[in-house]
Amino acid sequence: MTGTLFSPFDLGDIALANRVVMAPLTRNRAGPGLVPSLLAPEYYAQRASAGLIITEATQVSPQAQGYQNTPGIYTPEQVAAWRRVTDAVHAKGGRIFVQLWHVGRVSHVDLHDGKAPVAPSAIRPEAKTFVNNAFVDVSEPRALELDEIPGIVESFRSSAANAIEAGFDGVEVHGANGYLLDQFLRETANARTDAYGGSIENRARLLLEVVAAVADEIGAGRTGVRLSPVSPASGIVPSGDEQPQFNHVVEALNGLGIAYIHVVEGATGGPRDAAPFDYDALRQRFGNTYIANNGYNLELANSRLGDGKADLIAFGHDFIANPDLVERLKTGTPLAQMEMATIYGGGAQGYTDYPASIASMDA
Ligand code: 8OZ
Repeated sequence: MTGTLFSPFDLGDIALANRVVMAPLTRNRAGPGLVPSLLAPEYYAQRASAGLIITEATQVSPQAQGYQNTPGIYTPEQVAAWRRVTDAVHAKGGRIFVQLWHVGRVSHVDLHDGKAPVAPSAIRPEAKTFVNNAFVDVSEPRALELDEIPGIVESFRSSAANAIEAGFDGVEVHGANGYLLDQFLRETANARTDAYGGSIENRARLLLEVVAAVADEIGAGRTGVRLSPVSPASGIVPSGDEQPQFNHVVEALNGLGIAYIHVVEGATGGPRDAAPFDYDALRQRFGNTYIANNGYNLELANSRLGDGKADLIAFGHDFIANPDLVERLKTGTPLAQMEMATIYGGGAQGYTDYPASIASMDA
């Protein structure tokens, strides 16, 4: 189904007003108990004219945390706070999925009472995290025991159930950007010799078990997955088998009948041509919705939609300073630039105080 960025789209059972997706954006403003910020309902409601909002990455358990002040969805208080967010977005006619996240080895002992972060194998990436108000090297991880794996799957399943209780329209499993599920996919991060390491099939096993559990819990039509085949984010080192690895993953995801795959094309945050990769091979292997992301502007978005290479386009950074991004793209209103200093952490400044444009108020 081709169309323009501003034509409606049916994402499974969920009707979207347009093809613009707000990509997940980490903002580090969660309060005590890792409850989403009191300002989060306003922040997301300001951006509800997106066809679909995907929330900031959200922990499925305490062990899943890797940065300070990122929210969770595993306590009743967190679920209640997310309910205020989904109510605010729905009141504006928007749709919203929560992105479920386990950071794996991208974490620090100070977030875990001195205990090591968990990973497929005890391989520390060249990566930084943000704790105690500073960027620091991630801690040395420990390999997950085989008998701990069902607990990881269960934390995604129970968080998906919580997401529905909180009023979300669906769930996106974070399989991208060098976090736990992506770590399992990579030979350079996963040296396991059990059923979760070694072959392409074994390295994909945890991601597929997690997605199957989430889909079983809330319905495949409400389940999506984010992937970043060639992104070096969070210290991912290429192994050269990305194409067959991700072709296999997407074929298996297609077999699960989930609503969408959301693909970070190139390196997260750019450049788009980080490494040669055939994204169309993924598109061809997946029968449902393909969301394309990374470095898109109006022209590139409409050209990819027009060519049938994508169904929806996700915009990340542009949504930070442009709550009315859809209207600005539609009216050709110049985009505001985000302030770097207020992306991560803090309060309303750089969060809820970016104004909508005059043009969009008239629209
Ligand atoms: C920026 C800072 C911290 C985390 C991702 C969840 O890249 C993130 C993230 C981005 O997916």
